[in-house]
Amino acid sequence: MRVPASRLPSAPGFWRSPLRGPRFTSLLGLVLLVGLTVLFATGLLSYAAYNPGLDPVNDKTPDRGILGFYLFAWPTDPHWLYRLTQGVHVTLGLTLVPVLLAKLWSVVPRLFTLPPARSLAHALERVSLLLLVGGALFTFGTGVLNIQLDYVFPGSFYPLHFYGAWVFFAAFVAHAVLKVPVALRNLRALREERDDDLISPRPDPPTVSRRGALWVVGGGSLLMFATNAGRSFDGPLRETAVLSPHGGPEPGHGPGGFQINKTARYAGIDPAETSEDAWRLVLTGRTGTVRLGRARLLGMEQHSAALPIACVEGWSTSDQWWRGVRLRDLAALVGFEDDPPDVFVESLQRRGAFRSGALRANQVADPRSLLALSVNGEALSADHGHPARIIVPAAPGVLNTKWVARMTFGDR
Ligand SMILES: Nc1nc2c(c(=O)[nH]1)N[C@H]1C(S)=C(S)[C@@H](COP(=O)(O)O)O[C@H]1N2
Ligand SMILES: [Mo]
Repeated sequence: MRVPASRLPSAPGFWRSPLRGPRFTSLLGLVLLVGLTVLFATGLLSYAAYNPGLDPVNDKTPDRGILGFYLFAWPTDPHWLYRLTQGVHVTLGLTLVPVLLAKLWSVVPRLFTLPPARSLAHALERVSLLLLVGGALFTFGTGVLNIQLDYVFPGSFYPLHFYGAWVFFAAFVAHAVLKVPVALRNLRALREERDDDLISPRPDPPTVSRRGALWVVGGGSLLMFATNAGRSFDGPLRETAVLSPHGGPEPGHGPGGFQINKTARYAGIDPAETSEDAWRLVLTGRTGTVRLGRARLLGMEQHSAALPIACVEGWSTSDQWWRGVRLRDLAALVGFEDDPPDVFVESLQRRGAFRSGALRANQVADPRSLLALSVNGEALSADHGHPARIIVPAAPGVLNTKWVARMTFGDR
């Protein structure tokens, strides 16, 4: 059976929407130029904040090589830093989804252009477009899955999203260098070129104007923003984040009434292990090992710090009032009086992601970094990490290990 040439997607007449055209594509492209640049920058910051330099503990990404060039000791000031950078990363990513889809739709006829390559240069350009589109779908896909589906790939998410983002961004930079001048020209021109390959030679009658289509895309973005941004806040604003599941049960009210990521039950914490009699914190350092019960910890000098929990998934809480022992005082107990080193923290948890994490020396040294025993004036609840949890200013939530069992200071 022969298919008429115009019924194949490679035929110019196959694509009938009168909305497609260079201006529509250029406008979406320039929005993405700005948005994706911020998205990439905040993504790199998120990776730096995770202390991947302390591998192989926090991050097992193989062969990072020069792609780790920007890794620096994540600061502890301002204490809301990660709340801001990660809130922007996740909310902006979701807000850009409609723009990205519209942009891909606007150029889809070009995907089917024949012949596949007119020259070597054209062939290279098309391969780079595959990396661009594939990289975009992959990076957005892994990101959305990670925040919506409760870590379908714990652990392996980091290398996937990390390498995907680098491939995507490299192709994106090449694409931007080639296309930004064209896009600016398209938008400045008084009238659209009639012979552009994006303009259908046999357009259907319009059902919506170009302007209307842009409103649909912009409205979609606004909707994504409005239904997600609220999870960076507490109270009624949090309720507006209807498109964002955040893992654990609803926070409720009272001192422990803020978001819980993994419950004690989910993490498999046995209440028998956390009782006053059973639980001992095991500290190891220069001078050997020390074991402390909760009463001994409460007998040490207690300090307070008002700090948020800010999850890599993009949600965060406002400042909570934590109270407990300074990490640097614990370092001093095992031989690091004046020079707190890195610390490796392990929880009682035996399986699952995030049961351990490493903190850098600058984080241990900060006077607001605590092994918290209470929050908002009450002993920690089981779900917030009883008997003791880590809380560090500006650090991603994942480094705020709950149900702490062991802390190893210095070389391991
Ligand atoms: N042992 C352990 N600690 C953990 C986790 C975990 O799964 N196990 N989750 C981490 C993550 S990802 C976050 S965002 C915070 C959440 O703390 P919260 O449940 O008190 O809000 O705890 C961190 N500490
Ligand atoms: Mo998290």
